[in-house]
This record gives sequence, C-alpha cells and structure tokens, in this order.
Amino acid sequence: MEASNAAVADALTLFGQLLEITGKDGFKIRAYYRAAEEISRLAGDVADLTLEELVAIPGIGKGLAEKIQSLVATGTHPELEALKAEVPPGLIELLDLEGVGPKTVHTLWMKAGITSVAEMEKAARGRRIRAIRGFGEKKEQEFLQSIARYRSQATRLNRAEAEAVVARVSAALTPGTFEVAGSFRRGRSTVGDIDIVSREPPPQVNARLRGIADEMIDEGDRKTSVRLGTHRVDIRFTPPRQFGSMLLYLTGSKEFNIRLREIAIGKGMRLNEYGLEDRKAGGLREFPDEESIFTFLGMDWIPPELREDRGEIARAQAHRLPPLVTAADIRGDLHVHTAATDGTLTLPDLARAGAARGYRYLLVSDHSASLGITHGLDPERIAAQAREIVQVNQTSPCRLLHGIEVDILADGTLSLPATVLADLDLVVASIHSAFRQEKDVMTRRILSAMASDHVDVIGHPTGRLLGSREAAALDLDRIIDAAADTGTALEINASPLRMDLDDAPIRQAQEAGVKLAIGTDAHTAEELDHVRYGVVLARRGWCAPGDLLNTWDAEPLLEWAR
Ligand code: DGT
Ligand code: CA
Ligand code: CA
Ligand code: ZN
Repeated sequence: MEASNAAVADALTLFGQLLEITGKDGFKIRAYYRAAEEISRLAGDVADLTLEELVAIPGIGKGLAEKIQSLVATGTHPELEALKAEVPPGLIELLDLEGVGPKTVHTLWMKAGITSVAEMEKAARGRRIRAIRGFGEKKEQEFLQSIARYRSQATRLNRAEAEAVVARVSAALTPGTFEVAGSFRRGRSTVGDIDIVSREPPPQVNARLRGIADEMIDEGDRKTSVRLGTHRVDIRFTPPRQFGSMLLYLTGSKEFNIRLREIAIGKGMRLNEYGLEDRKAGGLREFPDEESIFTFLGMDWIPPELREDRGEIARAQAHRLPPLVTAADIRGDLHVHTAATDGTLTLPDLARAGAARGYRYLLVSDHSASLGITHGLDPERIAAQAREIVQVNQTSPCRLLHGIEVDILADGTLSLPATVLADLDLVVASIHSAFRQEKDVMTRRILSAMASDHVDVIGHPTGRLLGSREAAALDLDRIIDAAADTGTALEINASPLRMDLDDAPIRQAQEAGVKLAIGTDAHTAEELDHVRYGVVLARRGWCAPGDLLNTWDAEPLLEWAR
C-alpha cells in the first residue's frame, strides 16, 4: 500500500527531529519540517505526484523529492533508517511528552545521558535535570507532570476507543443477557476498564471469551477478566434474579454506592451486589432489575449519567430529578467543517448527511484564515460560501446555517473583521494557538472574545485534547459568569478526543443560566454521529432539553443569536 500524505508528513517530521536530536545541520532540518507542512496541506494525494511535480512545490528540491518518493513507495528511506539506528531506541518516545521537543531531547541525551522516559523520570526525581544548563527547577517539575500525564493517558480510553472494546467483547456475549456497567455506562469522558454484568451461565461465556480474548487474565464462575489489545474487561456473572443489584453495584460510582448504602442502612438494611439484607430479621431480598431496588428504597430510578453523588440521590428521594436531554431532542449540530477547509464534505454532501440524520439544520462553521490554520476562509471565500449555501438550501430539507469558527488570537482579538462576522448566522469563536499563556491572560483572552457583539458560542473552551494536550489554564468561574452576562453560549465539543467542556463545568454553566451548544466538530459524515457523546456529556452536566441550543428550532436560534 502506498503511504498517505499524513504518513509521509510524519516521516519527514521524524527525519527533521532525528537530525536535530543527533545535532546535525540546522538548515537541512528546517527543510524537512517545511516539506512535512507542505505535504500535509496538499489537496491531492502525494502518491500521485511525479518527481517534477514534487520539485515544483516550494521548498522541495530534487533530493527531498526523491526521499518523498521513497517514503511513498516503501514507507521509509535508507537515510531515515540510518538516523534511527544512530539513536537509542527509547529516545524517540521522549518526543511524545508534552513540552519536550527534539532540541530538549538532544540536550538531555548529550548532557545527562537520558535515553528513555523511565530514565528521564529518574533524573527528574533525583533533581538532576535542574543541574543541566538552560533547565532549572521549574522545567524539572514540568517534565514530571508531562510524564505523569503521558502514563495516565496511556491507560484510559476515550469514548470511541471504549466503544470499540465493548463491540469486540459483545461478540462473545448474547444480546439481551448482559449490560455494560462502570464508568462506561455512566458516560464518563474517559474510561479506565470496561465492566460487564452477564446473566448467561459462565461456562458458555468463558468458552466464547477464550475465542476472542488476547489473554484470559482470570477465569471463573463469578468473574472473568480478559485482555483485548492493551485493555482490560471485567465480566461479572449473576443469576437473573440478582441482575438488578449487580448492575447497580458495578455501575457505581463508588461514591454513589457508598451514599446509597447509607440510605439502605437508614432503613435497617444492608445493600450489596446480591440484593438487600434485612439487618435484624436476616434474609436476602433479590432484584432482577434496577428499577425495583430504587422503588424499594423509596426513590426514583436515577439515570446512570447522574450517579456521582452530586446531589442526585436527594433529588431522587424527593421525586425531583432533573429532566435530562435525550438524543431525540437534538434538532441540529452546531459545529461542522467542510471541504472548503480541512473537512471532506461539500455543502450538498453536508445537507444530505444532515437530512439523513433527521436534522432541521447544521451550522457550517469552517475555520477562519489565521496563522497555522490550513486553508482557512478569508472574507471573500466566506461570501462565496454564503452564496452556495443559499443555493443548497433551496432544495435541502436540512437547512444549512452559515457560521464560522473564528480564531481567537493570542491578544484576544478575532481573526475576522466585525463587518464579516455580522453577516453570519452564528459565530463560534475558538482558541487554536498560544495554549500555554498564563491563566489570567488566557482567561481574559476568552472574555474579550465574549465581549464581541458577534460571538455566539465559545468553541472547545478549554482546548484540551484527551491523551495529548492538557486543558489550558483558565478561570472557568470567571468565564461562566461572563458567559451569563454577555449571553454567550459555551460549546460541548462532542469529539471523543475533546469532550470539552466536561461534565462539572457544564453543570456549573447550566446552573448559571448559560446556554450550551453541542458541536461535533465533524470533518466527515461519520463524525456527525459523535453527537451521541455530546448528549451523554450534557446529561452528565444535568442539562434539560431547553439548556441546549441544539434542541431549539432554527428560527428561535437565529433570533437568540441576533
Ligand atoms: P474506571 O474504570 O476507572 O473508569 O471507573 P469505574 O467507575 O468503572 O470503576 P471500577 O472499574 O474500578 O469499578 C466499577 C464499579 O464497581 C464502580 O463504578 C463502583 C464499583 N466499585 C468498585 N470499587 C468499589 C468500592 O470499593 N466500593 C464500592 N461501594 N463500589 C465499588
Ligand atoms: Ca471500569
Ligand atoms: Ca473494573
Ligand atoms: Zn476548533
């Protein structure tokens, strides 16, 4: 198979990084990075380009063009292999640490003989990093934090990854006889391990699990643990008559379980995974489903997304649980990219994809032209897009709303003039650069964007990327207050890599009367289906249908934006 543009760009980047790590010629290094940039923003397939066409790309000479052709054909190049052989194998992994680039790796290797993440951690703990010229105590602490993050991210799954693991294990189970429990069922943005409750007889299930598992960690009649890839799945077996209490117990959270057990104790009973025991008379009362346990304890059934001991138990006892938004309430997606920038869909494709999902509208919100944004829209292309949207809307049952994802620049100004923003239906403003500003600077940057008359939604407010980038330092209290004051909505970015805002700030915003907007940030039709992650997240944030702009019709939505 021929290598994709992204794979070629990655290989060119690695080329440059290895040259830097091994301390080679600076001019050549920049040429590789520049070529990687050019290849990654090619509209067509790099594999289709002739040598002459490659040389015609700015910054790519004959030597680089030949290397690119070799990367396309074989995935590598003899010089790249030679460079890899020059460095200890653990060294390249250091580049995965946030805040560690090739220059740092070079210095750590040369000055302290550090060649792996483990050695770097040891050096930082032994206070040997601060002794290196140009580093210092602060840097040493940052390295330790990066390492901790790198380790924890290596183990927790995002929602899409967790779903894939669940799908694999489900193949060994019988539909209708099991339920996924744990943090997965509660809808958490990241999932540690997968917990499943099964009422099928263990021998059958275990035999089938042996067929699909990469490893049987532990096999039994009460519980079996398997490894699928690098991930662990725990399966608990239960007779059907106790299914309810087992599911309740394994769904958690732990804090929720503890609180619920206190309620049971208050009624003279002991709650465990097998049922409710009367503490005086003895005897076990069993429950085939969860509802009957909640009813028995005198409360309403609590949706799993709320089970975190954040006040939901008292509400269930008072029969006053909040009404939660459901997937059926969603009328449109408020953050979508198209082929005009870095997406794959044309406007007619997008309208069809929206109609296929029963949406009344979709917000076209491509990137604005800005530093570091590929093919961002300038005012002229925005005007052209507006004309095409009018065309498409003439026949589409799903209305395309015309928006933009305008860049919030490092100084808090927007990358498009107010006159351009004023003509759009809805404006999402997001940060895409300078993520490491001081907390106060970062916060004020978003506050200035919210102060603009034209900004309706702040996109992916914290900027986190699960597994690769921490949330920016932000004073969310101030941002939520300002959102309430200015009538700006905050996004619930439903990309499984973002999940931003997360549950706790969503609830805080909802309580402050701030509106929330689910956006999938889709670049393809399939990614529109990520809306389900956004709905679960909104439910974890106690959102009622009306709290989400997505549940409104287009007209009231546009009225609100005006
Ligand atoms: P995770 O896997 O880290 O994303 O989070 P969970 O919530 O899935 O936690 P996990 O897999 O350790 O345990 C599954 C459920 O089992 C948990 O949500 C509640 C229950 N559980 C686990 N440990 C305890 C405990 O010590 N006490 C109580 N009451 N329940 C527990
Ligand atoms: Ca779990
Ligand atoms: Ca578990
Ligand atoms: Zn964005």
